[in-house]
Amino acid sequence: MSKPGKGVVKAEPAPIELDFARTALVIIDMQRDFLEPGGFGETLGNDVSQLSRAVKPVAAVLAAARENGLLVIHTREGHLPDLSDAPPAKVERGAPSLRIGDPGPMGRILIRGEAGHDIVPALYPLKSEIVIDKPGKGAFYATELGAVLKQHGIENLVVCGVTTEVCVHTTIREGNDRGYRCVALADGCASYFPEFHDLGLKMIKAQGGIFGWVSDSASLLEALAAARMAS
Ligand code: TIU
Repeated sequence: MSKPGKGVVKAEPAPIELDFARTALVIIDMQRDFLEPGGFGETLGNDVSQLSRAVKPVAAVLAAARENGLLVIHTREGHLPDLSDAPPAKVERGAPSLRIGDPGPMGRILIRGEAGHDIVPALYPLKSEIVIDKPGKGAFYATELGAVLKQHGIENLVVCGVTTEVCVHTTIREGNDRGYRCVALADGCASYFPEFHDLGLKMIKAQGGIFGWVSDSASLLEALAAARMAS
């Protein structure tokens, strides 16, 4: 496959030029534990149907990223079966119907290797794609993500997934502080709280793009198609 080209992506607060050879598509935590009934998200009292709207836009950008040869990175939030990487402050938090590590209908809640921890079938990673397992909300904390991005010469992160104001936000904040240009795809992200989704995106792009840009799946697809035509 030839190297992906460059393109200008419509975004706020301003369009952004991306060298797609130096851009990774980062898909955050599109796991059954967050999107399906019986998983971690539902144990916290959330309406998991709120997240399904992100699946189609993410599937579209995932297909385009694969076609255009962009680096694709999937992340999964979860813990080792012995919970040695799960801080008590996280496990003991709140009053969920089941706690992290408890047995649920999709296996133990938020535990690596269990059915609930897996990525939803519509967005399943190819064997060749990178999957980052993360114990926290941000994808950089206690993971190999930084090293992987360096190894691939990545400068820009196009970020989508769930949830907008928790793991997507934390990852964009972490990435921004590490010098990456981070672009959130509005329709490729979702929250259990639509108002947090809207505000979360506003926070990223406020103040001249204080920690990133906000675009959408159609704008990314358009820029990728134009880059392909030009090459
Ligand atoms: N609860 C919630 O909104 N999110 C998380 O716990 N993790 C992620 O966002 N992946």
